[in-house]
Formats: sequence, structure tokens, C-alpha cells
Amino acid sequence: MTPKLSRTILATSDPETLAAEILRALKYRVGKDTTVATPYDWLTASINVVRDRVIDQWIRSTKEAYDEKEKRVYYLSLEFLIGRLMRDAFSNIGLWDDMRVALKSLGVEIDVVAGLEPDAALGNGGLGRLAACFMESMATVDIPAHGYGIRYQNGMFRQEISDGWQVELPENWLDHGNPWEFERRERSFEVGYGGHVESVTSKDGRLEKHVWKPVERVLAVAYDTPVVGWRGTRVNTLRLWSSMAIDPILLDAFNAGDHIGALRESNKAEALSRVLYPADSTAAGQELRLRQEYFFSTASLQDITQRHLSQFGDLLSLPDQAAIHLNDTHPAVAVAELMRLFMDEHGVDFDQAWDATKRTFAYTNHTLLPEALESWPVALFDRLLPRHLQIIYAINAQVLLEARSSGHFSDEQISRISLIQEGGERRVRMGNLAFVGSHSINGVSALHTELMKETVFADLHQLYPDRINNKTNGITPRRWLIQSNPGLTGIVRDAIGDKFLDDVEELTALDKFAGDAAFREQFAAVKRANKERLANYVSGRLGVKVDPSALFDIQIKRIHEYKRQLLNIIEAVALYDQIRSHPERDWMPRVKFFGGKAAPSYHNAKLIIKLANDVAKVINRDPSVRGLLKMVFVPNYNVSLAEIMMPAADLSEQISTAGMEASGTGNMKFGLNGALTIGTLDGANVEMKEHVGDENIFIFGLTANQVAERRANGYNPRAVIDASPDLSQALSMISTGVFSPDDPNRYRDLLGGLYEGDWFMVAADFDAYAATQREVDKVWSDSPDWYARAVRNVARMGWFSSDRTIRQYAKEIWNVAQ
Ligand code: 26V
Repeated sequence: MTPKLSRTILATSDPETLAAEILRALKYRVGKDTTVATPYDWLTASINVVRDRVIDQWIRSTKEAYDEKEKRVYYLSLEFLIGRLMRDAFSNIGLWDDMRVALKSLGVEIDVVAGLEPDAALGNGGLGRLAACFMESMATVDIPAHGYGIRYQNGMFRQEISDGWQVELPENWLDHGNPWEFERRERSFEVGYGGHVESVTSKDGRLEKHVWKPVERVLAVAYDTPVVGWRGTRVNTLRLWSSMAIDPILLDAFNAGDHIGALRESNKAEALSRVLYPADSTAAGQELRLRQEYFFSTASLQDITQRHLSQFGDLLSLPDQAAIHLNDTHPAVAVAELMRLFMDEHGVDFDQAWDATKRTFAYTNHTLLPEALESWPVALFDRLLPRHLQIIYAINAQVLLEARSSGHFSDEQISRISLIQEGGERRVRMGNLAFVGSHSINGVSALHTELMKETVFADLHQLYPDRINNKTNGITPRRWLIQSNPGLTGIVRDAIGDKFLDDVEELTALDKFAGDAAFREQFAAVKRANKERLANYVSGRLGVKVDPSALFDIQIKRIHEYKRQLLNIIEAVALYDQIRSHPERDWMPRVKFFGGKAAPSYHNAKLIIKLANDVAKVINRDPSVRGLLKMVFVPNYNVSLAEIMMPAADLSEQISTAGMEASGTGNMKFGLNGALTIGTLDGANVEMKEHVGDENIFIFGLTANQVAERRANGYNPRAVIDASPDLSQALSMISTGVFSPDDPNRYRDLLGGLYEGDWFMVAADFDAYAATQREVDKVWSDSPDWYARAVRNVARMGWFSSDRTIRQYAKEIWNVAQ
């Protein structure tokens, strides 16, 4: 056994050498000299210089995994929200500072160049960003891992705000080329759709096997991006598939003069990897989405099985050498596809194939929202993937037999366990398929995991009680602290040394500095500088002036009713009203920031954005507010903007209806950067409270159990609203057009939802929320106390590192060494 790669910083070059290399790259890779080089050219040249070093380590990592026959992890995800890679790679490999000096010597500012790199937004929100943090952590904790996904040409849309409304524009992240990716034409696989299934029988009439004869075929071409772990120790691969017509220009048709017809096939094939579905809470339902799911599932499995076979010669040992992880149900069809490969392509019988399949897959659930649970009409499935449907029926027969023969399940339970939803249009339940095809099913926070056992998967949990387990989410401290908050990183290093850079749980050593006035002052100065940076950003982009000495209160995440941006906005209205009617009180200046995208078809979410902007306009212009309250909706929230906003926050809004946010990960990013949280006992907030301590977090509102109970026992929001003068007043201001004089009825339906049912318990939680906000004001007014709490948050957030999460997956699910 060769020893593991050494864990050393790979900064082997001095700035002069780097400068020379940058010039060489500019000349020979970009083809320019300094007189004509654009900032983009400098970006490409700089990335090329660092990339060379990354590649050396990449090849070593890959070879080592092969030579040592290490078990590999394959993380299948339809989303990887990776953001920019330059700072991440430069910093992890230890070259950021030297590159800064090198570029400076050439008259180039590294921050300007880094700001030009497109933000790779190949994901919607939490699930996609988690996949990106996991990729970085797997490289960091030295696990041989491959991420598999789709190379969308258009990732998440760019959001503009026009007259307060969200407008969606296409984001072309590949316009200037992508120096991080390597096209691997030789790694391309055929993907079939449609057609029929033939049965092959032996001479004596026995069924030998099934052969699927698809009618449509496209090619999946691999594009590889290196994923650099901390200190460059290991470099893993993110392999994204791009679709291509097998015969890009149908030559026959082209030659016959039908040029347009010849290109049609090619356009259709390429449409597969064109766009990311921009909805994260309503199952897409369209055929193209199912095609995408199968496209990347089969390409990845063909790649994995081919790699395994060429190294080990026998497919049945796959579960010993490969752990395949399903990031939500989006790749769940892979369960049926692996069965097909085993049985139809490699002649393995059903029982053996099923056993190996279950030992190979594990599945993470990321949401309990019923509308987000994927299911596909049986008819559609049959038309696109007829052989997979047969296999799903066979799996279902096996599972239902197990359930029935145990004698513990009622007919109703059996129908809930079934992979096929009956009654009305028959549908394939992807959650059930992922569950039965996996040896491990995990939730993403302790609360969410318990709720999974009680709700969506109650019956399957009873049938397979050992499978559900919890893996509380985490975030990578490299991107979310070291890179995005160098100021805080600097003062922490001075205070407690460098150990936390390699093991962020060492941050606990900072705890005692909460009581150190000098440290608190340094901390406040860093926070102030980060707030100034954000203030400059919003003044430059939006022309809104905000005071960096005010409390920065931030809610940034996808816009969704369950996340309750509406609760926050209504509270702002109530506060506005109070400030005006009680000017004599000692109000604490506050800026409320909002950011986030609404799914293009989500009407209420788009209205919430408009409301935030309408309210902001009135409040910000009202002189009687005297600048005590400002509201800003920051457009186009994405990973790069998060890197500016997280370090600038004093207060983090995590106010979802309890029981509905599976985990949240923004909550962790804020905490690690020293914001205090105001939040409900939902998702990972519950565990954050346990880690930071009750005094260092502001918890309010109904618990998940109380929400369930209220819903079950006839909750009457009207009575609640009537009993709260502040809420009634705020709602009447909105509904009488104070903020929408041009269209007083604009918010009638949105607010109507609060009176009729109020599913998300906005009214029920309002008074508790508002009272807690005044509590926040009180603590904020006592600066030493506030910053002591903030420092304790930083000190106690280390556990929420994705390194910890990944180690738990490695040990408890994947059974891989690290
Ligand atoms: C569902 C769908 C339905 C089909 C259309 C495209 C699409 C895309 C995504 C989803 C599921 C989104 C689920 C999700 O993002 N969940 C979030 O996962 C985070 C990481 O575990 C967690 O922190 C958040 O609480 C949870 O909302």
C-alpha cells in the first residue's frame, strides 16, 4: 500500500514565477499579448496557471483510487449549484495570495478578474448547493468521489426586478467558454427512449431475457470539472453530461436538400440538456423533465458499470466497490436502470440483481411538501421507458409480497407502499421506488428525519425499519468562511491559531473570546467592513443608501409561502406603522434585506416579491421614518451574492412554518459568519439551538407538533387576526392600497389566503414573531452583549461543517474509508 497523499499546501510557486506563467498562458493558451488582453483574457490565463497544478493532483488522486481499489462514491444529482470556482480552487490549493501579488505586478486586480467569472448556477437552491458543498467536502476528507449531473447550457435564470416585479432572463454561463471543464468525447454513451421490449426465448421455449429496442437515441457526452479539496490534497471529478444528436446532421436529409429537417433531430437531442427546471417545490410533470432524469441516470450508470467491469471484470461485485447516492428522487429511475443493466445486459437473475441494487444505492429525501414528491403517469413512463416500467412492476410485486406475507399491513397500507398510485390516473411513485431500491434513506435534519418516519414514509418505515436514518446537513467552511469572510478568518486565526482551518470544530476555542472586549471590538470592526461592502453593493446597483451602523436583518432564500417572507414583510409594515405613531420611542435603526427567486409559474411567490418592493418603496421614501427602517430587495440572489450577504448579516431570518423546512443551510452560513438567528423550531434550527445555546438564538412560534395539531383541530385565522391589533392594522394597510395605490386590490388574494385557512400559520405566529423582533432590538441596543452572542455563534457552529456530514455518510451509509 502506498501511503495516502500528503496533506500539504501545494503552493509551490512564488509570485514572480506565477506572473511569468500568467504571461505565458495569456500568449499561448489565450493567444493574446498584454496590450490587447481583456479582463476576461486575464481571467482565463490566471485560471489556466492554477489549473495545471490542479491537474497534476487530479491525475494522482484518480490513479491512487484505481491502484488501491478504493471504494468510490458516486453522487447523482440533477443539480450542482457550484457558483464561481476560481477563488475556491486558488484558495484551497494555497495560491490565492500569491496569485493576487502576481496579477498586481502585471497591473491586474484579482478581485476584478474574479468578479468576471460566471456564477455556475446549475441548481435551484438548497438541494443543489448542498451537492456542491458535499463535492468539496468529499475531496477535502479524501474520499474518492464522482459527482454526476447535467451540463445545462442555461442554468438558473437571471432575475431582474422591473417595476417591483420579477422578470426572468436566460443566464448564459458558457458564453465566454469555461476554462474549468474538459470535454471527454470518448466518454459518451447512447441514451434510448421509447420503442418496445422483445422477449428472447430459448429453443425449449423458456424466457431467456428481455431486450429493449428504443426508437429514439441520443448521445450523452461527458464534461469533467476538477473539484479541489482543502489544501489540494485530493481532486475529485464532477462529470456533467451534455446531450448531442448521434448523427448531428442527418446527412441523408441534408443531402436531399432538406437542411432544416436535417437539423431538427439535432436540435431536439440538444434540447435535453438545455435548461434547468427552475421550480423547486412543484413537481415538474413535463415529459422533458423525465427525459432529463433518465438521460443523466443511464449515462452515469453506464459509465460507472463500464469503469467497474474494466477494473474488476464482474458486475456483481459492484456494491463492494461503489456507493451510488441519489440526491432526492430526481435520479430514482436509476434503480430500474441498474436492474435493467444487470438483467438484460449482463444476464443476472432478478433476485441477485435486486440484492446488488439495494446494496449499491442510498437515497436522501429533501422535502416533505406533498406537491414536490415526484410521480409520473404510468402511460408516459410506458411510452418513454417501457422496459423500466416492466421492471418497476416486478420490483413492486416483490415488495408487496413481502408486505403481505408479513401479515402486518392493512390493505390501505399496502396501497400506500405500492410503487404505483392507483385511483384516477395511475402514477409511478418515485419516492417509493428510491426507498425500496436503497439500503439507506436519510433525512437532512433530526426533526425532518422523524417527520419522514411519521408522514411520507410511515408505511415503508414499518416494512423496513432499519433503513431511515438522519444526516444533518452541513456547509463547507472553506467557501462560507475562509474565502467569503477573510476579515473574520484573520481575527480568528490571530485569536486561536490555525487549527480551525483544517478542522472547523476547533472553533470552539473561540468561545472564551466572547467575554474579551478587545476581541469583540475586532469582531465588530470586521462585521462593519462587511456591512459597508454590502451597503456599497446596494448603493451601486440599486441606488439605495443604507447605514452600515444599522442592524442588518437578512432573509435570502427561494421565495416560497412556507418560508414565510410574507411574515417578515407584514412585520416590517407593522413596525413602520409603530415608528410613525410613536416617534418618541427609542427605535433601533434596522435594514431589512430580502433576496430570492420565485419559480416562474408560482403566482403567489411572485406577488410576494412585488409586495416587498412596494412596501420598500413607501417606507424608504417616508421622511417620518427618519431612516430608522429601510427595506431592500436585492435582485438575482445567487451563490456569489450570498458570499457578500452572509458575512454582512447581524440577524438571520429562518422563519419557516415549523415542520416544513427540511433543514435549511443558509441558517448555518449566517451563524458561522456571526449573525444571530431569529427562527422557528424547524429543520436544522432545532440543532443550531442545541449547539449555540438558548441565549444565543431567538426562537419563536409554533412547534411542528403544534402546527399539526392546529391544522387538525380547525384553526381559525380570522379570530387570530381579530385578536391582534398590530396584525389587523398591518393587513389593512396592505389591503387598502397604502403600498399599491396604483392597484389597491393587488394583494387581495394573497391576503385572502391568510383569512381563509392560512395554511402556513402566518397569522398564528405573527404576535410571537413581532415580540421576538423587539427582543432582538433590545439585545442589539446593548452592543457588548450582542457581539458576545455573535462570537459564541461562530465558536459553536463548527459542527455544521459538511466535512462532519460527509464523514457520517462515509461511515454510516457508504462504508468507505476516509
Ligand atoms: C423538486 C423539484 C420538483 C421538480 C422540478 C424541479 C425540482 C427541483 C428541486 C426539487 C426539490 C427541492 C428540494 C430542496 O431543495 N430541498 C431543500 O434541500 C435542502 C438541502 O437538504 C434543505 O436544506 C432545504 O430545507 C430543503 O428545502
